[in-house]
Amino acid sequence: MTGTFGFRVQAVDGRARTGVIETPRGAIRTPAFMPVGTAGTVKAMLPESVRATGADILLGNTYHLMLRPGAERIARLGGLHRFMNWDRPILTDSGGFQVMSLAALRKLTEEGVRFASHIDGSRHLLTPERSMEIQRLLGSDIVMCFDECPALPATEGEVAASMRLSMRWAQRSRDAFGDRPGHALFGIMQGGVTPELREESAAALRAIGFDGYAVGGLAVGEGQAAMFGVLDYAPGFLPADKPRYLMGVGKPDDIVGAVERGIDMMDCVLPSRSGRTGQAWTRRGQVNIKNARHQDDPRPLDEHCTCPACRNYSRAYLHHVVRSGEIIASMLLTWHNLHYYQELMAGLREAVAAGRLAGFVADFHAARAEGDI
Ligand code: PRF
Ligand code: ZN
Repeated sequence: MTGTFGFRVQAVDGRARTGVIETPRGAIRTPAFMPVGTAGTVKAMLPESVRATGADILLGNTYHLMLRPGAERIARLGGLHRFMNWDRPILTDSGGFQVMSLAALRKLTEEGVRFASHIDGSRHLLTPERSMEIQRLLGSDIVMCFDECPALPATEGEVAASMRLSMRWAQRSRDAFGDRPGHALFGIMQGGVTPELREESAAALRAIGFDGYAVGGLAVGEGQAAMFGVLDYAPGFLPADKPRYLMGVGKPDDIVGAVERGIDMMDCVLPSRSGRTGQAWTRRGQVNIKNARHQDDPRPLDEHCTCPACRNYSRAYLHHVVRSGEIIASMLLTWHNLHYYQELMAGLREAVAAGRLAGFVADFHAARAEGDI
């Protein structure tokens, strides 16, 4: 792949920024929300439908794809973009986080992590070097360092030791990644909720040098107040001229709070996963379409939403297909949720560009306070 990777901040409002990440596969408007396509698909959506919601980039997972169908197989078939029919940018997570949450018989050492697959029990070793190789075989545009996210609750000593291991792995990731024009490598800050550890982690990553910097180790059970507490200072430890990515976040109000605090990119399974369980996200908050109050309701989920679920179907129909376990229920609610998330990101970008983020955030909270319809 030719071309270069770059980030341009176009406007700031308080600590929030809006801009563009340029990649050879297209531009990513920031703040950006990345739908999760774990296993080579954003579940229940065609790639062109995901694009129609406004997504510029998807997230894929090293862990799932190495186990099934295998990174070498995807490489032989022309890479992940061709395999899943998405030609725009893909960011891949590095695998360590998923090993710790999904795999069995995990054994963590300085070298990496040994584990048994959650699919068939087969044994694997994931190291910084192998993670970089897998992400290269997939053809990922934005490659994530191999890191460890400590399981909470953990003592400060455990968080410190884990963070320092992740920083040694960050150096090994950087060395193994090498020089790949047009492809980016992002470092991942760890350090739990301790400012000194976050600062030490950021300094270690800055000394190595990355194309972007993630804030890892949050949204792991600490609660929104503690997460915002870290985001009040942690982004400030990272270079202002590089993208900042908050991993695995979040609910719409988490996203708004993170953008206010200087985050440029986020990903979360929430809009797609909750779409498959009958949960919808709207300007007025969360709606459980399975609830009996919707069964005779001819109105759309959100009269202001332009997604196919809201343009063409009633709440009563959505209620019926969710209750009946019909496949179209997952399709329509996932589409709506991803559309809502992308509209929220577009609103945030426009507000930052116009210097009216505070007003946008006040309106966001006021609409939610009113509640559903
Ligand atoms: N590290 C990696 N992936 C992640 C996380 C992390 O800390 C998180 C934490 N919210 C989600 N996904 N590599
Ligand atoms: Zn809709």
